[in-house]
Amino acid sequence: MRKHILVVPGDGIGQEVTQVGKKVLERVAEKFGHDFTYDEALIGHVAIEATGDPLPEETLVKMRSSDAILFGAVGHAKYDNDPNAKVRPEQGLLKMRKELGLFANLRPIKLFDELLASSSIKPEILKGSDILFFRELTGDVYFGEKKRTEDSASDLMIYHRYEVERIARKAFDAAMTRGKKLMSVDKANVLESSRLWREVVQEVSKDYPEVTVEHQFIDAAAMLLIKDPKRFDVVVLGNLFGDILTDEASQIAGSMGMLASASIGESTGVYEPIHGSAHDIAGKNLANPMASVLSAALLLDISFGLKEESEAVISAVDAVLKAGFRTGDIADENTPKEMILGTQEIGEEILKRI
Ligand code: GGG
Repeated sequence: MRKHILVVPGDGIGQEVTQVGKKVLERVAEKFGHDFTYDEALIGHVAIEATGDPLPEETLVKMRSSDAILFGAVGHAKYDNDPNAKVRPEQGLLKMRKELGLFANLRPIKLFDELLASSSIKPEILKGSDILFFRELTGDVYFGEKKRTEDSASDLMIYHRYEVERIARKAFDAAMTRGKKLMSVDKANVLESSRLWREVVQEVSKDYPEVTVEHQFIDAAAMLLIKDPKRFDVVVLGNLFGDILTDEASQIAGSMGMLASASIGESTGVYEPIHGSAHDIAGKNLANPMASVLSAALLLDISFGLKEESEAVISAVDAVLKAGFRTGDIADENTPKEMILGTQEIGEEILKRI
């Protein structure tokens, strides 16, 4: 298969982990006889430094003409301490999602058995958890009108019927291929936008009579996720609630460093770890690259339909964990020091097993 992949590492640890993800794609191409070509582009803080723009036009052009995008992370601590900065790395990420029509962000919570014992949640509660989040990605407070006066600030939380309907359909389609269970998360007891959300999900559910639908408020869902993760199968929720709840869910998988995501919609799919740029550990060979590697696996499966290749990547991660290798974020007090590896080294262990 001939495919062109755009690699967009972005900021901080995005640079290191994405290089490992790319090596995995190269290894897959070599082993399975595919012809993958690559280009690279700037986004986020590195793009601001180089061009003044967090999403330069050149990057967008390259994104539109590629078959899939392997993405890293955006962000820089310098902007966190400067709330009045007019140009911010995250603007690049949001603009990319809007420009490419990436309205559905799939976040599978894949729990590797080897990490069960080191979780802060009891293994008997965790074992068997398997969740697929559908986070809506181009609406909500992230894109609603923003206003600022000296003494007040507002971000409009807005959803349109079509936006809820299209993400709901994607989630119901996925539910049909899994446990035929769907949880929709909102705050319909308080928010008007959530009342529309719930109404539309109910309407869409009529086309999927085999799927059992459960509605939960975001606060209750946050509690249930830790108390009873097996209750969750396919979950559909808005942009803000999805951002927060999936970070919480990363603790089921052991670490943010383990969670991959796929952003899909109207054009080229974007595959990226759910974690950010983690500037505190950037450039130190400390980051866990598994989220990027598992994002590459999602890319192979979803954008290219290469299921066997995707499985080979996931199995390699599993084998590395079974062999006892860890990065710092997934190590515990029982992990021998020599088994805690850096970004590059654990990447090499994964490559050896593909
Ligand atoms: N790889 C994910 C990433 O870069 N996250 C940083 C960020 O700004 N996230 C906000 C969001 O995902 O909406």
